[in-house]
Amino acid sequence: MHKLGMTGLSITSSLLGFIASLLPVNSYAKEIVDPAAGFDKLWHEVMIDITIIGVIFGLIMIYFMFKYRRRNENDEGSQQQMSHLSSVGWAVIPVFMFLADDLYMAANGWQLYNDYRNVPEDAFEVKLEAAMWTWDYTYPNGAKTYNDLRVPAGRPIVLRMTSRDTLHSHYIPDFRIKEDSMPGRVTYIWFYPKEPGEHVVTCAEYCGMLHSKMYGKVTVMAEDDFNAWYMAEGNKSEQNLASN
Ligand SMILES: [Cu+2]
Repeated sequence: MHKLGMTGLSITSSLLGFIASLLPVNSYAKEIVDPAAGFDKLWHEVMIDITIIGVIFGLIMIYFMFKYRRRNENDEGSQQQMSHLSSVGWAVIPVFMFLADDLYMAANGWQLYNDYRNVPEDAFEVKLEAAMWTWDYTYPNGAKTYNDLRVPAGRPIVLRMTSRDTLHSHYIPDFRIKEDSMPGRVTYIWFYPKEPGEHVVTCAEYCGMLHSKMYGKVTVMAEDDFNAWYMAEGNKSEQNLASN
């Protein structure tokens, strides 16, 4: 009796361990898995799959249109007799074929979502306050920028976001990230800029009259350039604090 109870307990605990391993409990990941690459991979897979499926269905439809076309005015259709088994087979087998592909995509999507939620450990954190109609960024040393998010190349960046007024959505198409910012709540997104360059930031949540004007940029700078800029801006913000 006692022994059975212990076995039951260990099965339960290993089952719980397995379920826990599926959950995104670890919000800080050690290795960097760039979700932008995963997004593109999954996007291309979906495109390839729906193209293949679309072509197969299209060809079958065209074949049937010709094979079963009306040949003259008096042509009347005849009902094809099908066995019970083959009618069930024709319904069930294709459904499972496409369902298998769906489930495969869903599993990959689940994994990708976890990559988006797991911020790498050494990510550089910038605070973002959105407002009608501006993006205000604050850096760890007190430096501030407006509508220009400056970041070093080669380091993951995490944005901790909120809003002063209404819902906005911080969207950087090049890095495949989009997340709402809202009053009274802190949301986050992270991305991994690798090369210096400029990228568009735009608002993806209708937020009033000048929503369409709510755009800015990400300026990815070489590490040394960024450090120089960052130190200078930090000193400025210290002077401002001292003079106030
Ligand atoms: Cu907005």
